[in-house]
Amino acid sequence: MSFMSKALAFAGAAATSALVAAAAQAAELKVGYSLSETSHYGVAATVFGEELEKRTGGKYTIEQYPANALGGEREMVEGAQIGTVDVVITSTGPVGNFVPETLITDIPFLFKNYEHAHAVLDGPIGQEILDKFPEQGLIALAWGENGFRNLTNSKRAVKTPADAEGLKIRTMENPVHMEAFSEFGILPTPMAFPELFTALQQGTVDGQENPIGVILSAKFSEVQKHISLTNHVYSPALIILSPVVWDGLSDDEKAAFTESARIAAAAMRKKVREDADNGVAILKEQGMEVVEEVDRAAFETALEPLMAKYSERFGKDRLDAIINHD
Ligand code: EAX
Repeated sequence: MSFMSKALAFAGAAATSALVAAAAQAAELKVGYSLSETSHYGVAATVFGEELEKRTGGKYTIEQYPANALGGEREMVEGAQIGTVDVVITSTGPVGNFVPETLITDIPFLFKNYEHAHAVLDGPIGQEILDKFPEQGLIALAWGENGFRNLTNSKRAVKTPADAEGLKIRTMENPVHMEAFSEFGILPTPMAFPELFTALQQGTVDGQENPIGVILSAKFSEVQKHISLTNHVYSPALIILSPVVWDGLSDDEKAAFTESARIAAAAMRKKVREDADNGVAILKEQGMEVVEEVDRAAFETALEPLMAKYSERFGKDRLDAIINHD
């Protein structure tokens, strides 16, 4: 071997080992979410981190940024797009502004129960939606869960849409939710979640709606008197990864990320159910007045004109495929 080729071989080997070293270097991923560490999102983040570490031989670990530490959900999703946030666990609230195909899942009274939602989201319909994310510079690893949402307010017990009329209710920054709330006769006020506690405390809005686990985690019982078990809309969640991370992964690593997210999503769903089952009693202890006998049929009827519009906008076949799904 000539001196030159020896030198080149040496340089090549050095470059290769530098690459191997870089690849083997552990990476700590920033995981952001809007709730406390003890919430369903916290449970999911912990499980995701454990699984990922195990499945990548310790190469990938996570650091958690709970309670809006990296901003509201819209900001975190933007962060994932540009790579300043690695992983976001988020409701679908603001996601339709990035990937409009998710909006169909935000329609009130669409999913009958948890099993129905899981069957749709874990099947081809759900996968088709996840597959739309890369076009918008995002990777959706798995559907998670936020839960069925319930209405709270500081003014009065709400049983029917007529009771809710005129209340100023914070909604997520989600056009489908806002339209539906207008239809109930409510004044929808879109607002990012990090501003919500103070807005309720100061009376900027009369109420809000969220799953039991969120109401518990965000301590809304401190600033809200009434809760109606409206269960008016299923609120999915997503585990989103920045494409900046995804694009640097091997195929095996991609599989490890996806599998870890699926296991985390299952843990998230389990915690949502526990909170839904046990949380109402806790909210009562915290002094909330609970309306259990909500006239759901009246709320659903109020939405009929909007459902006709949604049928046009999202496609009747598509909507029926979800509604009639086992
Ligand atoms: O994802 O904004 C909301 O009301 C969400 O449900 C909350 O941030 C949990």
